[in-house]
Amino acid sequence: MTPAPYVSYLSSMAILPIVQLPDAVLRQFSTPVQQVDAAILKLADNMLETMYAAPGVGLAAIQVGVPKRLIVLDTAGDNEPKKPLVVINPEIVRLGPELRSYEEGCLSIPDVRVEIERPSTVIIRYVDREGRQQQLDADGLLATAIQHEVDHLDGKLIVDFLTRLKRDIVIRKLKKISRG
Ligand code: GNR
Ligand code: NI
Repeated sequence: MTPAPYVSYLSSMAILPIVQLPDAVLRQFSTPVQQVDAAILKLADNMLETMYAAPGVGLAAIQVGVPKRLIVLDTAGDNEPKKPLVVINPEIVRLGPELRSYEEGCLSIPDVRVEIERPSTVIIRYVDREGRQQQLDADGLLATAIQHEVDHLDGKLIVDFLTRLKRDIVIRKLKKISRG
């Protein structure tokens, strides 16, 4: 049974249930957002609330079961002010030449960490919450998180960077957990 989202009566924001492996929904390709309307903005706010509650530094709409090209991010440190970022229809314009290795986690794959080497900088174009086209140059954790989230939009997960043997071990373990 899918749990009902927790809705706060004070803010009208909601913490949504996060889809986890082995749910095949995570393998879906997400399609572009056609219009930045009230429903999309509400979804984005609920995704931010869900991400902060988890806590996580990024969340793709498919992780709450919605196959649209929408991601939210906040890589600000614990002692810094929040920096919520709503990114609609992201396109990677350029990946930098240098690589950085980072041990990534995913809210859809509990207790799994995968060391992944990705370009350390990325330039994206996207639509913001006002419906305006934006460009963003990212480095550090933000660059890593953006690439992780764009992978989600294409149905790609961090376990896909493992060898087949290691991936099969992880997936078998998660299937066993989901059986209870
Ligand atoms: O919270 C998250 N942390 C993280 C750490 C390293 C690289 C990527 C991430 S994203 C992840 C949240 C998540 O699963 N987003 O899809
Ligand atoms: Ni993830």
